[in-house]
Amino acid sequence: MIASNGSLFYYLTLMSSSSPLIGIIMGSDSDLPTMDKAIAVCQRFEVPWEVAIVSAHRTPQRMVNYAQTAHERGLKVIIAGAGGAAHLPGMVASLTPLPVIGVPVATRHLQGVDSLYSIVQMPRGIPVATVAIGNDQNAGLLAIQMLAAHDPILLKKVQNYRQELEQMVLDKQENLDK
Ligand code: RP5
Repeated sequence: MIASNGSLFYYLTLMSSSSPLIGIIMGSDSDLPTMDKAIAVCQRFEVPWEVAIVSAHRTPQRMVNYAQTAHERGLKVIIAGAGGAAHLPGMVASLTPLPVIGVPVATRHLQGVDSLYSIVQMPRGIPVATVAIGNDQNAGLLAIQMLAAHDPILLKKVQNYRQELEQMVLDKQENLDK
């Protein structure tokens, strides 16, 4: 029903088989190229995840069902990407007790500023942790860090990742100095 192109089929075949801890949802399959690094982060840290197309305005009941049952199904955090009016992250956040990370998807006419404002400007009481426009990698990392706070093995993986980042910078400097 939701698979409409080759890349989506590709990612659906990669869906975690074990109980997912991170739910990665998006308003349209056209958001998938923006959300693929969040998936890659989950794979890198070997945290089970699931991906779903959930549109707030085209499939509102599906969105309600997904959000209301997410914690019962074992999810710990939801990453939600959307573009334009981008009400998916906020609506999902209003329906689940789980933390929600919003990814503003870049749009053709307003380059994602519309998405950013829609997602980041949540009124008080229902937070959405919003990353920069198109920065699904940070959304994935933030989700991993949320889980790592209660998981020493995952915490160590995060520390190792940070060391890799640091080493990358040092290597670049070394190349410049040559
Ligand atoms: C939003 O509308 C989606 O999140 C997407 O970013 C945008 C455009 O959707 P399509 O027209 O490409 O399906 O709901």
